[in-house]
Amino acid sequence: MFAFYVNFILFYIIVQNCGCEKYIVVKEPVSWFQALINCKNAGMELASVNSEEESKALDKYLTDNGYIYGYWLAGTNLGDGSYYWATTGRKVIYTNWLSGQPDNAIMEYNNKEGEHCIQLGMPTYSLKPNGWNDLGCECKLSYICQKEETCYSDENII
Ligand SMILES: [Ca+2]
Repeated sequence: MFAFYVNFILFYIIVQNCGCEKYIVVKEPVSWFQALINCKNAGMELASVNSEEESKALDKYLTDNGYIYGYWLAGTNLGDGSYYWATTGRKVIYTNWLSGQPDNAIMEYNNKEGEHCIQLGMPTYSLKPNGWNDLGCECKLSYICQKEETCYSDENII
């Protein structure tokens, strides 16, 4: 059993007409690549956000429980330059970028190779952090895994 299971929060969001999504927020910061692997190894997928409804429900949960330094989502433009959800292969259609993002910032921290993975929540950047930023994929962040499930009880449903 690895550390993944030690420090996480479990909750559910009912997405209209899409059943019930089970989410876990893993606080231990890891690179985007490791987050992708860890979610898969837990039988889940790194989270994608496909509608305003899903975005708002997720943001409400994270706001109520305190943002940390943001969370990895499954979006990346490391392929052909467009953003895709790496878990589903679908193009990122619904977006919730923070103002001025994505800026593909060329920084020392990312060896001047730019920013190619989607971070949800950026408290140091905005008083209203519940939007997206592009960030260097090697940065270490908490992350959110999700899995479509049947809802069995009202517990933890927001
Ligand atoms: Ca950025």
